[in-house]
Amino acid sequence: MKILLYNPDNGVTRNFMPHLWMFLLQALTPAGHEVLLIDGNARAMTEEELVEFVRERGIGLVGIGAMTRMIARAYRFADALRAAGIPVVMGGPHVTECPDEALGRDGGPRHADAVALGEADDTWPRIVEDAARGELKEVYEPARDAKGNDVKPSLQPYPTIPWDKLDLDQFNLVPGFLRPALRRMGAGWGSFHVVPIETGRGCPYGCEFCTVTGFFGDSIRFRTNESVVEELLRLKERGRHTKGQVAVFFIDDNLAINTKRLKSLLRDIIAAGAELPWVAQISANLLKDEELVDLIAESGGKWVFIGMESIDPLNMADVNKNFSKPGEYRAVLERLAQRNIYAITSFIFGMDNDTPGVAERTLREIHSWPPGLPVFGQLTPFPATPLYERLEKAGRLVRPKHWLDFAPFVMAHAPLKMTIEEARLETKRAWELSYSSQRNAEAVDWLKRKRAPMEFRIGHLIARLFFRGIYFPQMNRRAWLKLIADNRRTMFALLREGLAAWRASRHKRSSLAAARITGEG
Ligand code: B12
Ligand code: SF4
Repeated sequence: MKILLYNPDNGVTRNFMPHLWMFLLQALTPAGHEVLLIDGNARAMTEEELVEFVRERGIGLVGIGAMTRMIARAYRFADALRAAGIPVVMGGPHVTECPDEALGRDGGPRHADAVALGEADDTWPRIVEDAARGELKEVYEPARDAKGNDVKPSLQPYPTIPWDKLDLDQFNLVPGFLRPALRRMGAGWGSFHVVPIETGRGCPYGCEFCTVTGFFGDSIRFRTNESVVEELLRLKERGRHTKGQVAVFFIDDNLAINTKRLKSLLRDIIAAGAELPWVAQISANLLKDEELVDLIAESGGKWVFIGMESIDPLNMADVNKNFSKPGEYRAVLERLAQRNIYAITSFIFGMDNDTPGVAERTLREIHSWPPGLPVFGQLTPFPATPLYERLEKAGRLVRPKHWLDFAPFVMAHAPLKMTIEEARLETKRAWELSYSSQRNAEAVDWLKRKRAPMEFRIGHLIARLFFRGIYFPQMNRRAWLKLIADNRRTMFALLREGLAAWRASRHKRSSLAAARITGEG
C-alpha cells in the first residue's frame, strides 16, 4: 500500500524545519509499504491539488498530523480527501486532546476515519496493517499498564531515520537560484537543512498552559547516547557528501532536564567528533551551571530557546512556572553570550497580571540584555491543559473552540487587567519594535562591540530577518525584497567589512608567497 503523511501549512511563513513525526512514522512503517511525505509549509498545495496527487499515485491511506493552531486547515484537507473516498487517519496533540471532534462524535462533522491517540510509535504499525486489510478502526490508543496508565515508548531502541539517504530537497533553506554559486563556497553552502532530533521525551514541570506534561507524561525517557551520536554522525556525513550545511534542532522540551545525562551526552558527542551547529530548548533555571554551558558551546550549541514567558514574577506564579525566575534572566543570557551562544527568548502577553504597556516594559528589560531573538505570543488555552480547565470553570472563555475559527494573535479569553484588543496591540508593538531595521542594526552593533566573529554577526542578522516572519507574513519575493531594502545599511556594512577582511587575507597570502619565492631564489 502507498501511504502519504501530510502536515498542513501554518499560513504565515515557511517552516525552517521539517516535522519529526513524519520521518519517525515513515521509519516505523512495516516493510512492504511505501511512504511519501509532504509538508505543506515547504510544498504548498490546495485541497484539490492534494486530492489529485493522492489519486494519481494510487495512495491508499493518508495520515495527517497537526497542532491545535493548524487543525481547522487539517480538517479541510481531511474532508476533501474523504469526499474523494480516501481513508484518513489523524494524529498529534490536538486530536489526542479532542478525539470526538475529529470523529464527529461531538455533534459536529466527521473529519477522520481513524484517530491515533498519544504517542503513536507502537500503534502506527497496527494502523498500517489494518488499513491495508481495509479494517481501519476508529480509535488507536497505546496499551495500558496494570495501573491503567499509557505504556509509553521507551526510546530504547530508537528507530533509524535514514537522513543520509532521504530526499530533503523540499526542506532546503537556500533559495534555488543561489545554490550553484554557494555550493562552491567554503565547505559548501548549496543546501542548508535544519533537522529535528529528539534525545528524550517528557517534562515533569507541568506549566499551566502547556500540553507536554499531559501528552508525553511526567516521567522522562531518554535515547541512549550512542543512538544520538550515531544519528549526528550520519547527518554530518550527509553535509560533507552533498556539499551542504546541516544544523540540528534538539526538539526535547527541556534538553537539560537531567543535567548529568546532558553533560554525558555532550561529552560523547565531542569525543566522537559528532559536533554540528545546534539549537535546543532549555529552561533558564538549568543554565546556571558553567560546566554545562561550556559543554554546550564545545559541542556546537549556537542558540538556546528559553521560555521566559513574562518579566513579572506574579505572572510566572499564576501559570505554575515559578521555577523560572525573571530576575535571573540577564545573568543567564550573559553567561551564554560570553561563549557566543545566543537565545531565542519567548514571551507570553495577556497573562492575568499584565496591563497595557506590558510590551514597552518587557522591551526595556530585553534591550538591557545581550541581543537575542525575542518572540511574542499570547496566553492560549489549549484543550486539556490546566489553564483551559481553570478558564472554563471561571466562565472566562470567550471562544471555547478558538481553533475552529482560528484568528492569529486574538486571545480566546479576556485577560483580567486588559482587553483582548489591548493584548493584540501590545503583541503587535513588541514584534514591530523588536524587528525594526533600527533594532536589527543595534543588535549587530552590540555583537561587533563585543568582538563577536563576523560569521556570528551575519548569522544573527539572517536569523532576525527570518524570525520576523513568525509574525509578519513573508510568503513571497516582494515581502523579502522590501525587508532587504529596509535593512540594506546593516547588510552593506557587514558586506564591506567582509570584503575588507577577505582582501586583507588575500594580500597577506600573496605577500607570504612572494617572500617565500624571494627567500628560495
Ligand atoms: C519542534 C516544535 C516546534 C517547531 C515547529 C514544528 C517542527 N517543524 O517540528 C517550532 C519551534 C517552529 C514550533 C512552533 C510552535 N509550537 Co511547537 N513544538 C515543537 C515541539 C517541541 C516538538 C515537536 C516534535 O517533533 N515532537 C516529537 C514528536 C515525535 O512528537 P509528536 O509531534 O507529538 O508526534 C508523535 C505523536 O503526536 C504522533 N503523531 C503526530 N502526528 C501524527 C500524525 C499521524 C497520522 C499519526 C498516526 C500520529 C501522529 O506520533 C508521533 C510519535 O509518537 C512540541 C512539543 C513536543 N514535545 O512535542 C511543541 C508543540 C507541538 N508546539 C506547540 C505550540 C503551541 C507551538 C506554537 C503555536 C507556539 C507559539 N505560541 O507560537 C508555534 C506554532 C508554529 C507555527 N506557526 O507553526 C504545542 C502544541 C500544542 C497543541 N495542542 O497544539 C506543543 C505540543 C508544545 C507545548 N508547549 O504544548 N514548535
Ligand atoms: S517546562 Fe516547557 S515543556 Fe515543561 S511543562 Fe513547562 S512549558 Fe511545558
